[in-house]
This record gives sequence, structure tokens and C-alpha cells, in this order.
Amino acid sequence: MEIEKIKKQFKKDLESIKDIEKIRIRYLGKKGEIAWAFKQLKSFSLTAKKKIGPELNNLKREIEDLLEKRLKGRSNQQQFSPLYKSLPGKKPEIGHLHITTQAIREIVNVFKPLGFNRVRYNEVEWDYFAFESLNMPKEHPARDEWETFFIQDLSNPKKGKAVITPHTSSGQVREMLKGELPIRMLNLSRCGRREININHIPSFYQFEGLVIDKGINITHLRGLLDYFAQNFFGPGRKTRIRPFHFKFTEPSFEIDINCDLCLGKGCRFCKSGWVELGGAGMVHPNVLKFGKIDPCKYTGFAFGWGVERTYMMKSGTKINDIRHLFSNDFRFLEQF
Ligand code: FA5
Repeated sequence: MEIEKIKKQFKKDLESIKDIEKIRIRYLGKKGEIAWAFKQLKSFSLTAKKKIGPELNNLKREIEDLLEKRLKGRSNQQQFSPLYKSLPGKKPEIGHLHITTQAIREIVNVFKPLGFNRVRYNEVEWDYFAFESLNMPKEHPARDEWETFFIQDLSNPKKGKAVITPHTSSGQVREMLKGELPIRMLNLSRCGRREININHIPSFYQFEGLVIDKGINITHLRGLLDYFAQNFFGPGRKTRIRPFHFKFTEPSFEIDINCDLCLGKGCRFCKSGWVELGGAGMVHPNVLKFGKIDPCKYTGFAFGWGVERTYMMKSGTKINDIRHLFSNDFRFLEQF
């Protein structure tokens, strides 16, 4: 009887076969190798039986011991495998805030120390607050610049049609009508306009500053805009103000920054080396009157900037198309 052969084969199987139960059945099962050897033994002479019988019993015990050890080893490994300190850990994927939300938080943090009161006025607004109370009577051609979305079948006899607010300036008179003076408002909200291209999107955010008090003049406005630019964009950036015309401010300006994409040389995004960020000016006396504020006693300034463009022009962001911000493309979003 080839006991040594069975032993050798068993050790080989133990190394190569993962399923321990399969090996147990093959060697210790009713029709297994050991049972078959014992059957063979019956036909052997008495002397041979006395010699081979104990050897076979020893082999059976040895196989049982080795299988038991292997089983124990497995369960120990399963128990302790999470503690293998040399294995690199699996990091759970953690998301982050969208760029626009990050920009909103950064902008608010610049104005907070100056005592601005953060508000968020209506995204769906009456024509009255979006235009009429801002010195733009019905049918005035200046309204066309705002590419407005009108909401069908929703209107108010006194306040006109409902619109998706085209700018945060519609919060100006609402804030004045609260009747609390002086005012330092920061209205940061979503706006809508019918336009889409490299630097316009139909749904975007603006932040609107409104300061009204006795003795407010244009130097306060210029000082505040410089303060924002220095604190938000980083050192070494150039801003400029250009005379402009808004019906609700007099005088009025537009504010530009040197383009961060081409560093002022002129590119596909800015064309001229400058990027328009927003408008500003001294609040028109008619608007103060709509807000029930006496223009002989109080003066004020206002400014309204686009959040997305402002963030795009922050040093180093290098976003060359505003539409990326709405693309929901992870390859882009993960970079910020
Ligand atoms: C206005 O909306 C005025 N309400 C700003 C203002 C406020 C003037 C207070 C005076 C006093 P304008 O239409 O230029 O102005 O828009 C201001 C800024 O909003 C733009 O410079 C731009 O940064 C951003 N903006 C406007 N339209 C879009 C758009 N479709 N997509 C992205 N950003 C836009």
C-alpha cells in the first residue's frame, strides 16, 4: 500500500486547493482515500495488516490535524486582517461645495467685518421692484438691457407682471421700505436673463451692496470697491471704473478688472484685456423717494456684481468659460 503517495498528494492538495471541505471529503469522506485504503487492507496478510494498520491510522490523524490547523489559521486571518497596518487604507470619497457656493461664502466674508447685513431678496419678483421703482417706467427702453424672463399669467394690479429677477437691484427699494436707517445691505441672490455665451449664463448670481446714510459720497463708494478688490482678488491686480448709464444711479459706473486669463493682453474671454464685473453709482434721488427716504437728508451708493465672473477673475482660478460653472462635469468641478 502506498501510504507515502497518499501523504504527498494530500500535502499538494492542501497547498493548491482553497476549499478545505473539498479536501476533507476527498481524504476523510466515506468514499475517500483513507476509507478506500482501509478496504484494501482487508485482503492483506495478518502480518501486513499489523504493520500497515497503525500507519494508516496515523496518516488519518495527521490529515485531521492539518485540516483543523488550516481552518483555525483561516479564521484567525479573517479576524485580524483589518489590522494589517502596512496595507494602504481606503479613503472614502468626500465631496466639496460647488465653486459658486465657495465664491458666495468668500464674498460675504469680505463684507462681514464692515457691518453689512446679508439678505436674500426674491428670485421671482414684481416688475415694480425690478424696474419701476428703480426709475424705469413701463415701456422705458432701458429695460431691454435686462433680457428679462416674464412669468406668464402672474401679475399684480399695482406691481405689474412677475419676472425672474434680472438683477439684485430689485432688493434696493424693498430694503428701504423696511424703514430702518442707516442701511448697509448685501443682497446676494440668483438672477435670470435670456442670454448664454462665453461670459453670460441664463441663471447666475449677483451681489448687491447698498449703503444709505447722511453724508455718504462717491469717495466712500470708490474706497469700498478698492477694499473689496484688494481683499478678494489678491495683491497686484488692477481695477478701473468707467462712466456708464444706469437709470437708478447718478452718476453711474461700470467696474472692470484686468483679465487674469491673459494678464491684460486680450484673449477670447475678455477681448480687450479688461473684464466687466459689475455696475455701481450714487443712488438716484427718485429711487430714494420710492423707498420713502428723503433725498434732501440722505444719500447713498449701490453696486451690483456678478458672483461667477468675480470668482473667475480671482488670481489663479483660470476658468476660461462661464458655462463650465453650470456644466456639472466632475473633471472640472473636482479641480476647485
Ligand atoms: C446690473 O445688473 C445693475 N443692476 C448693476 C448695478 C447695481 C448698477 C447697483 C448700479 C448700481 P449689469 O447688467 O451690467 O448691471 O450686470 C452686472 C454684472 O452682473 C455684470 O457685470 C456681470 O458680472 C453680471 N452678469 C450680468 N448678466 C450676466 C449673465 N447673464 N451671466 C453671468 N453674469 C452676468
